[in-house]
Amino acid sequence: MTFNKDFLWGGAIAAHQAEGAWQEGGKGISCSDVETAGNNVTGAPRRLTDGVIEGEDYPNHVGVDFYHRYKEDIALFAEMGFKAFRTSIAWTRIFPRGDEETPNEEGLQFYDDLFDECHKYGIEPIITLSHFEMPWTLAKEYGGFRNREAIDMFVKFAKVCFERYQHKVKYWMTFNEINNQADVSQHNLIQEGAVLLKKDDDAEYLMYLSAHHELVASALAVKAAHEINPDLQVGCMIGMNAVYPASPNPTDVMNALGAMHQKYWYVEVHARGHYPNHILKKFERKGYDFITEEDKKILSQGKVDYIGFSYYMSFASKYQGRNEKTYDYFSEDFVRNTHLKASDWGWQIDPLGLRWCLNWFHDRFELPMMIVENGFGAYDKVEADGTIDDQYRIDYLAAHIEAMRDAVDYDGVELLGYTMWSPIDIVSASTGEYDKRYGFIYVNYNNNHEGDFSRCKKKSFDWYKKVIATNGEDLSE
Ligand code: P53
Repeated sequence: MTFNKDFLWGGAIAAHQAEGAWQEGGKGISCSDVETAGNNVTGAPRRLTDGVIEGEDYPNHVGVDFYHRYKEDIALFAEMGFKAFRTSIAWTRIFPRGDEETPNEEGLQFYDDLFDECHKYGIEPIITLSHFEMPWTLAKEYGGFRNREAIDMFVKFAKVCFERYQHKVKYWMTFNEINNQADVSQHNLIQEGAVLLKKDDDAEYLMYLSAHHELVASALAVKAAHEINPDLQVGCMIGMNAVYPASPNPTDVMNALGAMHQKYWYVEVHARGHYPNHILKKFERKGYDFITEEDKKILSQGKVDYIGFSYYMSFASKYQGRNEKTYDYFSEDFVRNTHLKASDWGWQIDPLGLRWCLNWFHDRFELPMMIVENGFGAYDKVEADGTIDDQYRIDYLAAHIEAMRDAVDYDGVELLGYTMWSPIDIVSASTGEYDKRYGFIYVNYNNNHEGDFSRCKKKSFDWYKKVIATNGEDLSE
């Protein structure tokens, strides 16, 4: 047997993509509540509006109504044999604006009930504190993580959660895919540090500044968790994609290394407690001097207990001459990898890349790891008899689980669990669509806002049930 019997098999979602009920239970407006729906077919991107504007389409306001239906959904997860369920706590249910002195009891109670429901079936909740969200007030009035005050607000939120749920939740993560912002675009700054860009802002500077504040906040949270209860395990959460050189040409090899440096220095800080030299050199060149002596001390005292990461795809990087000497990464450098097929959203399918990533982390940090997201977004078709044959999803997951098994069997990486994304259809983060589906459980609702949110099982439901029942040994249909 590759995995021991307490391996955390399960699934992962996030509050803002599933819960809906955006104004219930005293919840404040979150950044994700002002993000419109995009569309893969028309190519329309998600937009951020200045507050909630009437007539705009905000899918996260309703999600898939998990707030009201979680009991039914968790019962279905239990039927598949889940040992773990990863979700996030909506910051705005606990601190609606972010700057309040005391938390909102109704919000706290909601998560107490949710975690109790999980434990009823022996399912371990795994919790992300900030999954692409923060209170809109904190972003709009304070400038989000460009402002140091956001550190204290996050730590206050984290401490309230650790204290309240310490006997119900053991595994925590601070910021979801904290490194997504490496690609400096407005959308990513909003998702991560919730930095709202003004006309003449220097996006790159603000990215590094706000990421630094998030890393300090994360380290303070790790330290606080251990003081509150030494049993708590706090990890980081990295959006991981292998970056391969597009060819054996040394400039392409160096370009891929440069991209890895720039996309993954965040995990160095989380896991080693200090910045890697290539980033310090960059800050020196650019004259960024926001790291204080006190910050350095905090980072060294708040190293994460484990590495959580998501894995969906890999990239191939081609040197195009724009980044001579620095080999800094430009998303335009990423070219199609002709050895791989891609999803309808252009995400390249690469199971072996998952094994590569597990090794990359293990070689550097020798920390336990958790694959907290891995899944296949696709258009699903409901047949006339109501069945849904999502064989492509089974194929994707089986190949990735096999690669992860090999990483344990042959490479000896230490793995705590696997929570696939997402056991039930939810709103897509990047495009805001309902039609990009990941679930074993189908949700009857689509991009045109048609449907009644009823749930039904896809073909993959029974397949995953068997995978868990055999502890990952039997991946066949
Ligand atoms: P969607 C970009 C690239 C890879 C993963 O993504 C990403 C993103 C950001 O959107 O996000 C993670 O829904 C994220 C989840 C998200 C999931 O991947 O865009 O942590 O919130 O839903 C899948 O297909």
